[in-house]
Amino acid sequence: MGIVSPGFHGRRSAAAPELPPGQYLTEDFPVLTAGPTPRVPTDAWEFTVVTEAGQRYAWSWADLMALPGQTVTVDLHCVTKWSKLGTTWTGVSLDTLLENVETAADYALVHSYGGYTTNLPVEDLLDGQAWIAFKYEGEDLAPAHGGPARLLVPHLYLWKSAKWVRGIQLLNEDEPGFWESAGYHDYGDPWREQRYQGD
Ligand SMILES: Nc1nc2c(c(=O)[nH]1)N[C@H]1C(S)=C(S)[C@@H](COP(=O)(O)O)O[C@H]1N2
Ligand SMILES: [Mo]
Repeated sequence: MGIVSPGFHGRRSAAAPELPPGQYLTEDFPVLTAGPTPRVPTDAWEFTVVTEAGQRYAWSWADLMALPGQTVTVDLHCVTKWSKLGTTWTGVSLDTLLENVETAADYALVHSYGGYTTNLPVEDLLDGQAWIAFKYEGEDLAPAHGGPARLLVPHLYLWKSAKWVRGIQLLNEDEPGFWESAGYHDYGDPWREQRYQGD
């Protein structure tokens, strides 16, 4: 048996306890988009949830604004290795949106205006872990960063936080999204450095 001191291989390094392995700190807020930036006016915006049974739930912008919002401060970790700490967002929790949705599905495929998709387990959307966010640092979310609204799921790599979010498809079987189909990790936990398939 090798000599391994407990704690040495811990999740957080002593040098940068707030940074997942392989990440560096950035102060600015890079824009990472595959393709053009969709412009979605709020009066045309709709967010839908479709269950594994085909049942459809829809929220207009006014519906979203009428729900109780939350303001949270979270760290962002991009798979291209930048991390930005202490970002503040306002949005509606997925706990609130999925509260009255009848489903037993385990998987979610998130769809964006413009065609981007990303997948994650339904349980990662619940328990105060994910929001439909529409304000960043107190201001309306800029189109480049996903405005009018994006998914925010900060405990996973940022590619899971779909910008210009349009809806969530609930599925019994996992289905890979855009980057997951291109070799990125199905789950994408930054603390376990799950960047690519097989990590
Ligand atoms: N619709 C959509 N959402 C997306 C992307 C995209 O290309 N399209 N890129 C993802 C990736 S790889 C990252 S790192 C973050 C970047 O968010 P930002 O541009 O606000 O920094 O958005 C994610 N969400
Ligand atoms: Mo990314």
